[in-house]
Amino acid sequence: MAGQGWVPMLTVWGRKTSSNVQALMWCIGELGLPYRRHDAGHRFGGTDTPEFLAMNPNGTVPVLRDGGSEPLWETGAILRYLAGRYGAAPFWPAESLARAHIDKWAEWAKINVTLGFTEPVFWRVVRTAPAKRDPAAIDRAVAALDRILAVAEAQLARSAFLAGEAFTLADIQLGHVLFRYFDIPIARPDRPALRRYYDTLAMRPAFREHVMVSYEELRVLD
Ligand SMILES: N[C@@H](CCC(=O)N[C@@H](CS)C(=O)NCC(=O)O)C(=O)O
Repeated sequence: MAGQGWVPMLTVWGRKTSSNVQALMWCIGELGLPYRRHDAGHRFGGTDTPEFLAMNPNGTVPVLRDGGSEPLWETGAILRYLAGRYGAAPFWPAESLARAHIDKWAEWAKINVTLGFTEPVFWRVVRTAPAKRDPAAIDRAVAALDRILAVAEAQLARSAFLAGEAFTLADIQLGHVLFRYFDIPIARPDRPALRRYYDTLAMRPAFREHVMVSYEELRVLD
């Protein structure tokens, strides 16, 4: 049992440039939790070793251990764990229905916006050599993403944050891709509520530290 003065120590495996690691680190920052982070994945490697695969058989980042806990993977599950263990209302309410309302938007953002942006758009624009880029495929992916972002736009025109008037876990799942969305050279239809929302997130210290991170090391040049 933890004695007085015991401080929980989170250990994260994952490189700063991973969008999923960014979501996790942003959440850790918002909750003000102590952590140590080991670079892993992409140029750092280390995700195909027996030791890493024993923690996460998928060989992906992030992985989290809380003190001596079993390793956790799947960013959505990790975020919910941290929010439940260390968070409180309104970020992650204990009451089931209030929490499900936030979770509904978090899940929506993860499976629609994140998955509609990262590989279909970001990879095609930044992680594909210029000569190999497919402008028509990029246009189609941006248009498909915008049909999803129209839902966020309508919601954010009604409320300050994705799940209402308070900053919640749902904002982590939507917001962590918006730095890249607004930064890369793609056609962006006018979405004033989304832009206002992004500008608000960009004032949060934890967002600036963990999400507004250069992605230059991911760029594929040829
Ligand atoms: N569904 C997983 C996806 C994890 C994932 O695909 N992570 C990427 C980084 S965002 C990864 O490990 N890429 C390989 C690498 O970095 O070497 C999650 O949400 O955590």
